Amino acid sequence: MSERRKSESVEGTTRKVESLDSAREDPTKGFLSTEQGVRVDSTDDSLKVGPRGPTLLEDFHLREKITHFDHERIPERVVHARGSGAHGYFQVYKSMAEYTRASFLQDPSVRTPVFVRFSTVVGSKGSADTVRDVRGFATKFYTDEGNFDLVGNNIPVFFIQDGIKFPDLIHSIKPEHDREMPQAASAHDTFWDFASLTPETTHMLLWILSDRAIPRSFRMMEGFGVHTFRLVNESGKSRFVKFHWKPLLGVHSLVWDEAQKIAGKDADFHRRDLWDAIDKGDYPEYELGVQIIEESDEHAFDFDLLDASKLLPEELVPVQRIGKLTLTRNTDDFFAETEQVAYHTANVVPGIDFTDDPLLAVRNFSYLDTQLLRLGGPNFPEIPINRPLAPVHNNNQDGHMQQRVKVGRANYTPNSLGGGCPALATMQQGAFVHYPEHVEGRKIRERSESFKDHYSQATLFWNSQSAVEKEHIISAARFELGKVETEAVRQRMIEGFNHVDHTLACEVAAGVGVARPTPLAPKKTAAPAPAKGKAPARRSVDRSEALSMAKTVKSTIKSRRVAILAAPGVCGAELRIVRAALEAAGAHADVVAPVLGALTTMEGDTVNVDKSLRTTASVLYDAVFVPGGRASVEVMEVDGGFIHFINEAFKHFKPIGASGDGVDLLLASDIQGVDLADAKTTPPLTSDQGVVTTRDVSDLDPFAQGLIAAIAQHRHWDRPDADAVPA
Ligand code: HDE
Repeated sequence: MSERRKSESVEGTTRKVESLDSAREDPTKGFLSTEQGVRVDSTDDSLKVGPRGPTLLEDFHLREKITHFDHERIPERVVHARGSGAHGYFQVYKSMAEYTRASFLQDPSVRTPVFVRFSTVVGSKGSADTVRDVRGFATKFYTDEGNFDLVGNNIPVFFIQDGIKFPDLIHSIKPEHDREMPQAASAHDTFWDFASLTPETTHMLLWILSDRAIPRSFRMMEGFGVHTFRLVNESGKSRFVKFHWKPLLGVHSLVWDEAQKIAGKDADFHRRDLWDAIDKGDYPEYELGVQIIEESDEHAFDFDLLDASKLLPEELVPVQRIGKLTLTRNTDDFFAETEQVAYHTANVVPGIDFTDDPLLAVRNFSYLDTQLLRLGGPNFPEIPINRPLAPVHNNNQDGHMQQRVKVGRANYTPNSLGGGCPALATMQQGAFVHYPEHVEGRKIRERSESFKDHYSQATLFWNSQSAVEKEHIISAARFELGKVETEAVRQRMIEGFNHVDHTLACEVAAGVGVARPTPLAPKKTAAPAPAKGKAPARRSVDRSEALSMAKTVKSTIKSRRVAILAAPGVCGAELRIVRAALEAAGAHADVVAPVLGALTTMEGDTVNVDKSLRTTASVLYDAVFVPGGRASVEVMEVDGGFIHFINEAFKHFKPIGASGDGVDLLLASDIQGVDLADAKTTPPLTSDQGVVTTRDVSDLDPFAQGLIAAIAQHRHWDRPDADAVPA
């Protein structure tokens, strides 16, 4: 580490919190005042001539209040308008000095403050969280050398290869411009028209049709920098790098029917999940992963590292986990923080640099440009959430809302009147020095030959999916194309899928009323021609386990939400014992009853109701538990709402547990194919297809552990009859 960095290293998040503190109001102090600090005696009545007389222009408080209100909205982001943010910190596990001189990646004792904003891409600011879409995962690291923004997504590749096509892509996927419909959905003609005419989208299409596009939680999705960046060390050696975020809770998703229903039941589902988790101390954690590639391996793969529609399979270059991001604090002011935060791919620090990826180059222009309009001028970096911790000195001046007060006469470089300040730094003093990449060539508008294989990695993704994941992709494609009115677009897209996999194309065709395609001749790859004299050692894989979610973390139920269905007369002992076991394992349980208030148990004591059945739904939970108590079960057996709750949880492959008389509610439901017959009469524990039951309540521990194990699995896909359940 250089002297400068040693002397200025920040200790943890404290400084960022302090810097935001200076802008935070203390809500417990002070009188209501105007923006000029003049105290106000009333804010409920305008100034009038007599109680029924005309309102006076002289009422400066009224005019200021209304004018401010009239100007409350700023343009929403062109894309990623809907987002949720949180503060936290990043800590590296061990020094990465061998690879990069970035100071925040040197010292494991340093906590670098971060602000993360998760988002959907397509919908407006008020759209639902659980739509089928890519999720943004943008992280601002407030390092002691300036801000580094890793502006990534939860999908490792992108639709297009050159940024010049971004406006076309976004125009096509946003609501159709003549009718402003549909909101936050890709399932419409213009998007699939564009996609079917743009083969480079194919790989990403497979990802958005997969369950990755309907995450269970922001806390349970991966993040990717997508582009290939560079890491540059102290001696100037550069290597290529791909950035990853790996969630410690694993990668989990919703099912499509559930996602659609949540959009109505709780449009803020992901925002609430993030807020509640942080509020409860279930801090979201992600490990930062890097795939590091020697410059000499630039052409070692069967795709081009500069092509953002491709990923680097982990089997070829493993992901090294080098540090951890922990989100620990919710925002105080959504607008000041989540809305005003301005990420920019060109916000890099010494030791991290760009490659010539043509998508990245355009992003490096676009993000700064878009903030000028959205945040109203060039001084947005002075807004507290955007301010770096590293000191800022320069000769930029004026413009809307300048907040810095520049002292002294010299506002130019070079100067002698200001003693030559601010001075220029050398690399040793921490200056960012661009990597001196050697470039030569002719000016041309052309796509590199090495970018032209649009199907091999789509096929790799398809081949790497489990049988269930493949089924979900097929049904998602049937849904999306099923909403496309123009038959020719549907047919053309089937031809596109045929390049990925013939069975996939035929299955989708059968669901959307168009002709099956004819099988194609085996593929030839369009890998770049090897440089003269070099061996054509292109590395590739046919299958990559890391692309499937099937083998993700399934060992914890931490922060999972369980609904306990109960009515008056519930068996308090069963409820409490199982609830305690679930909570001891880290889950959160809500008692869901016919009405709010408290329930009298069959033992005569009371249990608080957390949610009334009318204000919640099975789709808002990860699992269901039905404790016994004859009277309670009798109420629920004749209430369609409770039966629907069970049916729907079953249909969405969620774990369901029932103890004692609670098993009778399952028998009254329409669950099909599960062997519950024995449960009617015999005592032993039954666990089939994620449905865990016991009649014997003398020792509930094995039952509770069985239910916990079932919840850890997240979903139970082995329910062949789930579709038959009416819910
Ligand atoms: Fe963005 N993108 N993008 N993007 N993007 C924006 O910047 C853009 C791309 C991503 O939470 C905008 O501040 C272009 C890839 C995230 O505030 C805008 C291109 C990836 C966010 C913009 C891309 C992303 C944005 C809109 C193609 C994943 C939200 C408002 C060249 C690696 C950040 C804003 C937040 C936001 C432009 C492609 C991720 C218009 C031109 C690839 C997570 O500047």
